[in-house]
Parts: sequence; C-alpha cells; structure tokens
Amino acid sequence: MSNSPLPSPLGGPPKPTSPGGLIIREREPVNFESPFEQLDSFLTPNDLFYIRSHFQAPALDGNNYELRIDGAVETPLVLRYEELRKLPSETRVATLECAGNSRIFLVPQVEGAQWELGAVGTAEWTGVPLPRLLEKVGLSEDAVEIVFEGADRGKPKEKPTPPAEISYARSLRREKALAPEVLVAYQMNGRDLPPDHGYPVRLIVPGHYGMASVKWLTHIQAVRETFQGYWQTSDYAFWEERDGQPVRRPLSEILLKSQIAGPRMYEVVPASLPYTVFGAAWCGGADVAQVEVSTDGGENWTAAEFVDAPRRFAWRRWRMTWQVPSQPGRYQLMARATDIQSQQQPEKHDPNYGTYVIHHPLAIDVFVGL
Ligand SMILES: Nc1nc2c(c(=O)[nH]1)N[C@H]1C(S)=C(S)[C@@H](COP(=O)(O)O)O[C@H]1N2
Ligand SMILES: [Mo]
Repeated sequence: MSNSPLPSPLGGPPKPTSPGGLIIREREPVNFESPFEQLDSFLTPNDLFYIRSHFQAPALDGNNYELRIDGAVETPLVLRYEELRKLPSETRVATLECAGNSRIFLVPQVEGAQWELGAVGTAEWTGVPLPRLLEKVGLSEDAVEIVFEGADRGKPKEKPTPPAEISYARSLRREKALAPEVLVAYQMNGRDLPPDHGYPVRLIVPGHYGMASVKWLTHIQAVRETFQGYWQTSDYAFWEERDGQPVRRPLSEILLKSQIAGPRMYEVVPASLPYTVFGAAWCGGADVAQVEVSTDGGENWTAAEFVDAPRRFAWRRWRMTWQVPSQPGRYQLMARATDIQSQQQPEKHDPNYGTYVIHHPLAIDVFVGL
C-alpha cells in the first residue's frame, strides 16, 4: 500500500482526519494555509500542513518516475522511484516556513499571497540523505552549487517575469548540499508524500525557508557557477549590503521568529481569570533559548515556558499563563524569541527583505471583557 502509485489526497491509506482543514489564500495554484491556532501537536498532521505552490501540481506517477543526477559529476545517474526507496533511508524532523509567512501583517499592505500565521508547519520527513547520492555520482571538486528542479512549469507572477514558461528550480551552496540533514524525501509523517506536497519525491532542506525544499523533484544538477535562476534572483531574493552596495542574494536560512497561536486577533478574553497564551518559536540556525510574552504592547516582558525540548531545525511550542486584568479594554500581545547566541528578533521588518522574512514580533490585539 505504501508503494501505491496513486495516493489519496492526504497520502497513503485513509486515516482519521483532523478537524479544521486549511484556509484558502489562492485557489489555483493551490495556496492554502494551516489554521495556526490548532497548534496542539509537535508534528503538524499532513492534512493541516500548509501548501505553497507556484504552478499546478504535476500529475506524477511513481511507476514512471525518474530522478536524474548530472552536471559537474563523474558518473551521472538516473534513479527510479523503487530504486530510491530501496536505498538506506533516514527520518528527520524539520519545520518548513514559507518566506512570505505573516505577510498580511505588513503595513501598508503589499502584493503577494496574504499569509497570516499558518504558512509554517513541522513534519517528520523520510528519504535518502542528499550527500549519499552526491557521493554515488562523484561530485566534481569545482562544483560550487547544486540545482534542484521540479516537474512543475508555468509563468511566474512576481516581476520581472521571464518571457516563457519556466520550471521551479532552486540551488544550494555546495556546503549545505553536503550537510547530513538535507534529504531527498518520499515520506511525510510516515506516509507517502501527498500530491500537493511533492509526490513522489521532494527535497527537504532543514533550516532554510520553504522555497529551498523543491517539490516534484526530477533533476539534480551540479554546476560550476552560481545559479542565477528566476527563483534565486527575481523572486525569493533580498538586498544584501556588500562593500557599500546593495547586491541581490537568494534567501536561505530561516530567521528567528515566535508566533502567538492563541489568543487570536480581536479575541475576547474574560477579565480577572488566568488565560494560557500559547504559540511556537523557531529558527534555521542556533536553537531557540527563550520566549517572552508582552501583554502591554511591548513595555514589559514575561518568560514563557517551553512545551518542547530544543531540537535542531524544529520549532519549540511554548505557553505562558496570563493573569488577565480586571480592567476591560484593548490589550496588545506580542511574543519575542532569543536564541542560544543571545540574538533576539528585530523590532521591525527589514525593508531589504521586501515582502519576505517577516520575523519581527507580530502584535495580536485582544479585548478583555467582563
Ligand atoms: N516544485 C516546486 N517546489 C516548491 C514550490 C513550488 O512552487 N514548486 N514552492 C516552494 C515554496 S515557496 C514552499 S514555502 C514550499 C512549501 O512546501 P509545502 O507546499 O509542502 O508546504 O515548497 C517549495 N517547493
Ligand atoms: Mo514559500
């Protein structure tokens, strides 16, 4: 059953589904976000995991699937689905966050998918570590990057746009491609990948924003020069200051962030009672060491308690008991994370990131009612 070439929309055999479903941000291509307030498990169930697709999902069949590995390598390789699944596999937990998550919080409003808090999720991914495959083909010493291409194609939306249809392709620096955490994955939370999440095979790049984890992966190509594709320069890129000049660089590591799952915006909370504020915090680099919560718009901060132990590349859920005041009115809640290197979330969004990397503390306004 797990080798079934035509999986159900959720992947694998039927199972009890979670209540809630997903929130539509764009109907076609499918861009659905997770109901972040339903953060009640460390792993996000497959049917509650956000979907971010630039083009229509290609209808791939495991029986005809092939993964080509070529370019700056000694022996190019073509792997069929069954061959890939027979190789020694590993299972890794990784939090994926879309670089555009929380875009709806930017003022004034900007273009792009209006993600709220739910373009993020955590799953257990199973597949073959990428370094093992690169070892098999013999990566050339002068290969500087590896390009990963998906089977989906179309005309992208973000300007400047290329004149013809393109595929979805992203590259990784040689060092990251050789890191043990990067997986060529075929399972998500113990089930074959659902079609919208990249069936039959996708890349999983723990620590990097979601755009690096190329779905419907059919081609891996080692290259001798920095890849300058559309999804590397035009979209999913930012301005980095280099010797006094802004230069265009691809987004990569997830930056430190904490989000409040409950209460929700404009929720009415009862006066004079304890209320459990809860959420999650994550980052792609150093572990999250502390989360603090403010209930007065950032004046005073109280440490939250962690629900999950630190785990590299995965979020940590947290909670904090708010002794709700007796005074009715409007209160502003914020959460702010600190990592083990004492780095804190910035107070404001950095315009060099454009409409991406929205990782400053996001204010949630609530009303205390009698
Ligand atoms: N082939 C392909 N891979 C892709 C994308 C895509 O549009 N096409 N979207 C990327 C982006 S922007 C994100 S955030 C993640 C989302 O993965 P998910 O849909 O499984 O949550 O997939 C990435 N991989
Ligand atoms: Mo994304």
